[in-house]
Amino acid sequence: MYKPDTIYSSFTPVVKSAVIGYRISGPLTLKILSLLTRFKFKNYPGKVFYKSLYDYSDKIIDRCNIVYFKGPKSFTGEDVAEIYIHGSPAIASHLEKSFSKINPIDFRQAKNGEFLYRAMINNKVSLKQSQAINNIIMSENLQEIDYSKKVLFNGDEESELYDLKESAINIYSKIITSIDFIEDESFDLDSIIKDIRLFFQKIQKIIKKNRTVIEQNNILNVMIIGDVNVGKSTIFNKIIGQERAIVTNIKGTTRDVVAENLLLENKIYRIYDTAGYRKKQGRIELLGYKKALLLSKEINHFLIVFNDALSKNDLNRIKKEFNIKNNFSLVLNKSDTHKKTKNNQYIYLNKSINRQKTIKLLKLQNIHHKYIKKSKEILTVNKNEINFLEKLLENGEFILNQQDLLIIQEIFRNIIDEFSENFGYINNEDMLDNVFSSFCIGK
Ligand SMILES: Nc1nc2c(ncn2[C@@H]2O[C@H](COP(=O)(O)OP(=O)(O)OP(=O)(O)O)[C@@H](O)[C@H]2O)c(=O)[nH]1
Ligand SMILES: [Mg+2]
Repeated sequence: MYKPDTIYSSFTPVVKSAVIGYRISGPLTLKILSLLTRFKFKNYPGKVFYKSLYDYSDKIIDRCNIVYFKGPKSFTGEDVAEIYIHGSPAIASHLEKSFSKINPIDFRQAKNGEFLYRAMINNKVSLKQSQAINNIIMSENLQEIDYSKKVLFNGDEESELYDLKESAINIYSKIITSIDFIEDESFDLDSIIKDIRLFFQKIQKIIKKNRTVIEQNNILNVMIIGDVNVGKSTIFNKIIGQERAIVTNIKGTTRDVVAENLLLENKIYRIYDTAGYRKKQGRIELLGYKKALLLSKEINHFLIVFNDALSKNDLNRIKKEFNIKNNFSLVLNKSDTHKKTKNNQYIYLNKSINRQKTIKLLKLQNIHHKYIKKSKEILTVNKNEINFLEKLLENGEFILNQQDLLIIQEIFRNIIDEFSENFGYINNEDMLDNVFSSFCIGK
């Protein structure tokens, strides 16, 4: 199943940026480094060198930092190199072309999650810890991230699945030892059934407790609404820090709801830009507007944007349409184009105010604090593991109604197998492929 060939992959997105990283892992690492740099890294593990990279025709690909890690003291446990080229997709493509000329049989592009897979095969991390790394990257739920960090840094025992697996093994051993005495008068099926009942009750408790923590959604939903052309998309782009929504001086530019997540000082926001309101809306514009209205149920806070003072009638119409109570801020935008009306209830913005100041003026941090109470509960299993436990629970009813110890034994054997498959004692290639294929490329 596991052939120690040498693999490579970018570990950053290959887009115009400050730096693009490539990782190599496997027995040919040193040879490849020497081909590319004409330098012997062998005696310098863990040291960063600024070197030229040459292609197959001696042309310089780039001059950049390179570091070599000697296995087993590396991420994968094998010889590993990391190359940090300038953030140019053209240079990245030049480098990859040189890689492909080396020896496509022994040196190939890595599959998703293959570095981590090798780390697991070489006992650098457990399966659970590999999954934890993936969860840390993928999850947006801070509690889930905290849980994954604990498993990653402190080990599998941090998960309550670990205790459950131990209980399952204990029960199974008890069944096995009892089977020989099944004919005896002293044989006590009730005691085994009692253990099994406690086991499933514990699963139920874990599911309930963790579900509650996960459902305490810690994302603050903020929707930007207001008339057409008042600068909603300009504010949206400013807050999220990228030119995501199209901005023009044409009324009705935004026709759909556009949403982006934003992480600010360890708090997660989902910011929504919407189609503007005007009396005569185009068909698509109206559809977009209606979509925003439909979504409004999920919104914690609204930023109502306008350019001139907002009339009471208009405010009431907006509040009614979006079903807004006190969860809104009044944002007077384009404050550069007219004399400042002095209304303490307004937040005055204009497009030349920088991002940090805009976020501060909008008081996003306070708003987060107002709606999202940080849960003191911590997760002891994550969302996937809850799903796994729910499936196990389906066996519960059936097994508790069984009188035949052999059937009970068989079911428990399956339960232990399920734990193993989900918990890291697997040697089934398809299963592993399945787990790791969902991981990031280069990871
Ligand atoms: N002077 C001035 N112009 C601004 C300001 N903010 C936005 N604009 C301009 O106003 C126009 C409309 O901006 P958008 O951000 O597209 O407005 P919108 O509310 O999203 O518009 P719709 O999507 O059509 O509803 C653009 O030409 C912006 O450059 C500002 O603070 N001052
Ligand atoms: Mg817009």
